[in-house]
Amino acid sequence: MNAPFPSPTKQPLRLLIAAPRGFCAGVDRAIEIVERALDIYGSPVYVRHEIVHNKFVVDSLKAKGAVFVEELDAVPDGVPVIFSAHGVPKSVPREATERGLEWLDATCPLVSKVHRQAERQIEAGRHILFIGHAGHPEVIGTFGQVPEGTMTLVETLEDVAKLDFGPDDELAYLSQTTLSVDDTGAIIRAIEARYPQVVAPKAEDICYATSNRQAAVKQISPLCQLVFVIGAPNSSNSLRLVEVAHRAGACAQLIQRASDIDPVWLTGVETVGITAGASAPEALVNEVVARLKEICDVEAEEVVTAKEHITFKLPRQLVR
Ligand code: 0JX
Ligand code: SF4
Repeated sequence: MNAPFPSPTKQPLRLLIAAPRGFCAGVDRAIEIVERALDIYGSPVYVRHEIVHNKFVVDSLKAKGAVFVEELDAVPDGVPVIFSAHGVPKSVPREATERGLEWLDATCPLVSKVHRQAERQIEAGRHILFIGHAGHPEVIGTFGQVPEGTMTLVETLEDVAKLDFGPDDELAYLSQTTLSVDDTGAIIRAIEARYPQVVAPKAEDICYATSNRQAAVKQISPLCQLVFVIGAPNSSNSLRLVEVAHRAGACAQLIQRASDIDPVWLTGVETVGITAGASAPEALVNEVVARLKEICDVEAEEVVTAKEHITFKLPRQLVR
């Protein structure tokens, strides 16, 4: 009898899985708000904008009866509506109330904290320099907390150089919660160098989850040839993780699902890193690890750089 063919040996691959990664407290809360609202009110429950920027999460909630729309105009009368984790301009809850809609706010409390700081700076007579990315829903929401013309968007160091305020102008700065810690630090230093009178926020606006995920991926990236960031192309915090991994010396690839992985990418690669944006579920991390195990002979290790214990309360209407 002929000897069986030896099974082809798989390429060995070391996997470094960053921790913390994935869901933050604001995302847990936002998803729970939609799920509880569906339990309490029944389907359909409308959600203005993706509750968090992840297709897998949105599709799972759609399957349970949530309907996602971009504007309040698309919400029929008589059904409850939820505002996404990224926050909304003040005009949105106002209009919902005027229409008699039942609404729930899934804005992350850390985004709401920036909203309140913006209001306070305006009350104190200061113009706000807001560091963020144009067109992002969180930026639109924060601009919508203050009167038009009282806040200026700063995206880059070049934007700081172009500001035309004087030494006597009362200024404050605030930022989006999901920015690059390093880039934002450089922008803040440039603002403070030009305007020493500028008032800083009481505490950092970039949230704990954003900075912890960046620190974790920064630690593993120099050890990896390739880092997979699981997240969506419209997820600000996920895109920042790709930049951090890339700058720390790895080739970095944003993927939404395991099926995005092209095995050719792994040719000659000895160590792969994995992280996930704050809106990417752990199920997708497990799916990616399982796919890599199909392709390679994987030795996986979790690299923990911080522990997170933060949780946020649900809105009163949903606590039974
Ligand atoms: O695009 P973002 O990173 O602001 O949002 P995403 O990916 O939905 O993450 C969770 C919500 C974050 C709000 O601050
Ligand atoms: Fe809140 Fe930060 Fe999560 Fe955004 S990334 S939802 S600000 S905890």
